[in-house]
Amino acid sequence: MDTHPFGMEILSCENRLSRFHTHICRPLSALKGQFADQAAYNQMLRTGDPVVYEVYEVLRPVVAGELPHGLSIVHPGRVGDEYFMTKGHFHSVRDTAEIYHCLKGHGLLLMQNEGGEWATEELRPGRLVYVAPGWAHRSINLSETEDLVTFFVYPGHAGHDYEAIERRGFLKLVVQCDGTFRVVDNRVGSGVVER
Ligand code: S6P
Ligand code: ZN
Repeated sequence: MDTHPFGMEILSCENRLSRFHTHICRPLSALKGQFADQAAYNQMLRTGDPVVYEVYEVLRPVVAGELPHGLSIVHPGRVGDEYFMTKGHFHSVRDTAEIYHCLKGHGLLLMQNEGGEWATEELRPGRLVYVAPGWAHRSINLSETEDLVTFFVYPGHAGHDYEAIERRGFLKLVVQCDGTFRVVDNRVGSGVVER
């Protein structure tokens, strides 16, 4: 991999970077078990498999001094009352942070740590969120019409641990209620109901 400095453009109109290594598209079918309303999830899949989010990433060598970075685009939509969102993950090396900078749209970063604490931070253009070390994170698009576009950067040795979230879900769900969003308990995550 090139070890020289480089520059790039964030192509806002196209929601992509002028240079990147990977472009991941996550369709609804890749989020099996993540949305609380399984009937709504299955019903939606019967009529298609929309792309829920996309990620353009500039990869870097897997070492602590590097900074992989990219663009995350969560499309608008809902499964039942729950907004479209990313899978969410811990970093495999827990002691690693991440920064998200919102470029477009309106969303939430939902976070939780292994001690059972949770937090949300709103994402609006110009707003930056610092995901502290040890906090799992998921981006959620609160808009009915607009993409949520964020720029992220994290340490090269962080790695991604999806398993804990896939197994238990987040402690909280973010749902649409009376025209606004609410953060509610995830009864599945608390172990009351098996997913
Ligand atoms: C990487 C960073 C983002 C996410 C992206 C998709 O540490 O947090 O690049 O990978 O927002 O989310 P997820 O949970 O599917 O990786
Ligand atoms: Zn991350």
